[in-house]
Amino acid sequence: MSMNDSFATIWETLQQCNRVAITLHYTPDGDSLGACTAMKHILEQEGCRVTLVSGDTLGGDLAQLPAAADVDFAYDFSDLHLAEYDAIVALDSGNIPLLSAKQKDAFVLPEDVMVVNIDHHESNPFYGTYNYIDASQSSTCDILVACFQQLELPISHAIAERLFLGIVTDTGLFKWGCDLAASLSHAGTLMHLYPQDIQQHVIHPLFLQTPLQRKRFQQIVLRNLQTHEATNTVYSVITQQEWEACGLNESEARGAVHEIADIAEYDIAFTLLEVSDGIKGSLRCQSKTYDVSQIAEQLNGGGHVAAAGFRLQSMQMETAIQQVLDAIEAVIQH
Ligand SMILES: [Mn+2]
Repeated sequence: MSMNDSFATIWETLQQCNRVAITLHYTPDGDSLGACTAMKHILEQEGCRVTLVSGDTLGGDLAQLPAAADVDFAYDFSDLHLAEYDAIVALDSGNIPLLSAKQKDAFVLPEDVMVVNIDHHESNPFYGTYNYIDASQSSTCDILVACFQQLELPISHAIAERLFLGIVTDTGLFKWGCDLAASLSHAGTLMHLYPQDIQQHVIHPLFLQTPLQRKRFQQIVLRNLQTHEATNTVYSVITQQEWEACGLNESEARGAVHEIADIAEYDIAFTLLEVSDGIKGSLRCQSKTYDVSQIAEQLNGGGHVAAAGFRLQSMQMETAIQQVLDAIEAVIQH
């Protein structure tokens, strides 16, 4: 059984580093952006030089946030000479391929560099030299709040905004999450410190404004809706042409599943998104009647009870739909 290192051990180690490399994970979300940029700021407060890159672009809603300006999008993690760094900090990245948008499964970490792995994904195989994996937390930013609080590190407004971003996006504005009480408590602590900054730089742009192109995309997702009564499943398939025509990138289009996950009459929802190198699937079971991570695992993916994802090779869409329905059937009949 793999064991977590203590926050104190991890922090002592990081404090001795002069140069640290961090990357957003492939198809970055708000928790990835929030955790990586908060870690960058906290390390910089210690005088550490941090290189934070992303080989993948952010969705438009995240790209407009101040935190996005902390990231160098010109480099993929695999472009960096990682052996030259004192440490790599992997955040919100359940496996190593997620660290390189360019190389994905072909990406390997250099053997001689220290890796700090902090994450909340159950499936994380403790690939770091130092690890802190807590699947009971709703977001990686929840773990970082607990860590920074325990170590009594100074939380600037920039750090508070970034941590709040990860918590609020991974919980869907406190609608879901493994430990909502902890998330609300962490968010409350941050909000108490900098209410104006968080309201203005996170909540307003993310939750009180929707670009027209997003509304157009929602229209397509609902228009393409299908139901499968035998598995109590609702799904929508979106072609690359359809999501690109809305001016969205892959990360943004991935949010499609949120548009159908709340349909009351169905337990399970999934979307299949045609992407350049295959098909990206997202699964939801908001009632938690079934564990969708088990369904995703059958399709070589992974995730949480209520939310999971997978990636299929290029194939006929009808074949892909049947594979997913078969996987759902296999799990719900257990
Ligand atoms: Mn996360």
